[in-house]
Amino acid sequence: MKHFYLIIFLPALMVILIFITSGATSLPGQSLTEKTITISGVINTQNGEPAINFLVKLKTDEQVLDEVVTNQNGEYAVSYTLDAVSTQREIDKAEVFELGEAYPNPIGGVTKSIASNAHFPVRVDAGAAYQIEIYTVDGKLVRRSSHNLTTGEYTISVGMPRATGVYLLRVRGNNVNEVRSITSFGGNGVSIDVNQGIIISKTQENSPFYESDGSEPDIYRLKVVGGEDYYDYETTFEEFGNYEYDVYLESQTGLYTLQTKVIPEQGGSIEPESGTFNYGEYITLTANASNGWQFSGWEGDLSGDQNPDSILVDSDISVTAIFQEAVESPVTILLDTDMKTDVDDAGALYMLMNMADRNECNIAAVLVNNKGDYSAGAVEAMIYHHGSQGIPVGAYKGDRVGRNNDDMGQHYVQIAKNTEEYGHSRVTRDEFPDATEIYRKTLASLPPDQKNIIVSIGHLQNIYYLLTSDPDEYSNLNGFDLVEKKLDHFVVMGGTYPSGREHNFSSRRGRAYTEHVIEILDDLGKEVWLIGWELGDQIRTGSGLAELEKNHPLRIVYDEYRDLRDHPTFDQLAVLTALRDRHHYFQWTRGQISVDRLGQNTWDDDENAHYQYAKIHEDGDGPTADEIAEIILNIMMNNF
Ligand SMILES: [Ca+2]
Repeated sequence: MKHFYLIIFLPALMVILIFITSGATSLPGQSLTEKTITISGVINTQNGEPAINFLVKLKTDEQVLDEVVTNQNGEYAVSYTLDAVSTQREIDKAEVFELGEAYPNPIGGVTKSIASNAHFPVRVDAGAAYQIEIYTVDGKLVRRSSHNLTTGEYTISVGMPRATGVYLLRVRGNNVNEVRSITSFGGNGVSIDVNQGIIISKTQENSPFYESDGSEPDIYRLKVVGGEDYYDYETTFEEFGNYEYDVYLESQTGLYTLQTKVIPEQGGSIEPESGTFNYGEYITLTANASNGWQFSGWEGDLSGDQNPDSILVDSDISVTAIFQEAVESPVTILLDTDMKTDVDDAGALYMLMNMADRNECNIAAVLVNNKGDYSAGAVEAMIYHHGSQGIPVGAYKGDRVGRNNDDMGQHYVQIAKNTEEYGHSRVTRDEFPDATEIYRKTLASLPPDQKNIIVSIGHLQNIYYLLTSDPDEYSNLNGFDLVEKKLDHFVVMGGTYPSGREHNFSSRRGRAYTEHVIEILDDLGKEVWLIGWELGDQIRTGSGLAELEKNHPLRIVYDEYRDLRDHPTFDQLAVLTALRDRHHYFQWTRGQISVDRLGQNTWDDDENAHYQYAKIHEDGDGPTADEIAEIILNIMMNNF
C-alpha cells in the first residue's frame, strides 16, 4: 500500500471543533475524571468539493484512538473516552486530572517573589528527563517544558502565565514528582513556594516565553494520506482551556484494485472477479462452487469460510477462494439379489463393494430372493472375500420363487461351500435370518433424511413381503409406512421396455409378486428407476475379468458360467444408475408401467408418473454402450 504524507499550512479550508464533555469515575484513593473528546468537521478538497472516503484518525504519537471514513459530504466525527488511568500514558491531559485531584493546592511552604521572569534554578540528583509543568489550580495545563539533565544545578526556562493568579508548578522525572504553588502577577513577576527539595534559588534573568492563555486557537496538523489524487490541509482547532494534547488527523483516499484467484480453477468462481474500488468501500465477495465442488474457505486478505464475506478496501486486495470436491453423504443401498444362475448379480455386488470402499455408497444390507439353499452363502462368501464382513444378509425363506439347489448355478454353490478359501461360515440359507426381518431391521435403523435406496436385481417377493409386513420389534410401522418413511426410491432391474417379457418379472412362480408389487408401488408413489433387459443386453462385459486372481469369485463364476466371454450387464446397470449420475449415462423416459398376470409389462408415457426407464443416449449425447461397458468392467475389477 502506498502512503503519501504531506503537511502544509493553508488558510482555513475547514473548521474542526473539539467538544469536550466530562463524566466522572473513581478509583481507590483517588478521585479521577473521565473525559470524552469528540472532534468533528468537514474535509474539502482544494477545489472545494467534499473529500469522500477519507480516513480520519484521532491519534497520539503512539496509538490510533478512533478512525472514521468521511461521508458523502466530507463529514467526519471521531471521539475517544479518556479514562483516568490510560490517559496518564496516552495523552497529556491525563496529567491534568492527576494533578488536579491527587495534588490539592496549595501544598504550603515559604512563598518567595520572583521579580519579572520565570527562570528557575533546579538542582537535580541524576541524569534523566525532567518535565516542568505549570497548571491552573483547577488542573489545566498551561505550560510544559522538558529537559535532559545530569547531576548539578541548572537554570531552566519555563513559560509562565501572564494572567494574574495562583498556579501550580510541578517538577517530575527521575523519581521526582514535586508540586509547588506559584503566583503570577500578570507579567510582572511570580512568587513561588519554596520548600526543601528541588527548587533552591531564583534568577533575575529576563527571558521571553511563549504564552497562550487559551483565548486563541492553536495550530494543529492534519495529515493527508492517500493515493495519487490527494490534497493537503491545514486546519485550526478551537481549543478550550488551553489543554495540550497531540491530535493528528490522517486522511486517506484513492483507488485500489481487487484481484481474485480460484484454487483449483475448475472448483468455482468469485464474484466480483476483479475491479477497482474506492478507499473505505466494503466489497462483498461471493464464492460460487461449480457442480460437484464445494467452497472450502478464503485465503489472502480474507480468511475463514464465511460466504459471502465482505472486506474493507484499505489497500490493494488479493483474495483466493479454495474449493474442494463435494463430498455428499453417500447413498445407502439395500441390494435385493437372486444370485442364482446369471453372474451379473455377482458383478453388481462387487461393484457395490468397490464403490463403498471409495465412499460412493453404504451397503446397509443384502437380501437374497432365491429359494435355493446356496445363494445367500455365495453372497456371504463374496462379502468375506472382499473384506466387507458385517454387511447383514437376509434370505428368502419361502419355496416358491427361484431355483432349487440342483437348478441354480453350480458356480454359486461352489463359491458358497468354499469356506476354507473365503473364510465365511454361513453356507446355506437356513443359517441366515429372514429377508423381511433384515429389511425391516435395517430400514428402521436408517435415518429418514438419507438417500436410502433399494436396488432390486432379481425377483420381487422380498419387496412384496416387506411392503406387506406388520409392525414388529424393530418398528411400530407397517411395511408400507416404513418404506414410505425411510426409503428415497427404488432402482429395479426388471421388465423390457417399452414392453416385453423379462425373467425377474415373469418367472412362473414369481410373476404374481411382480403384479402385486407394482400395484403397491403405484400407491406408494416413490420414484422407481427401471433398467430393462434390452438395455443390459446391449452393454456386455466379462472377458476382462480374466485378469483377476484365479480364486476371485467374480472370475470363477464368469469362467464357469460363460468361459469369461462378454455377457450382458443387466444388474450392474442398476448399481451404476443408483450411484452415479444416471442422466449422464442414460436418457430416461417417464411413464406408467403395467404388468399382467404373465409378467408381461407394457408402458404408457406419462410425464406425471413416478416410473422411468433408461436407454442409451442418442448418438453423441452421452457415452456409448461400449464406453459404459468399459466403466462397469473397471468398477467390477476395482480399477477406477
Ligand atoms: Ca439378478
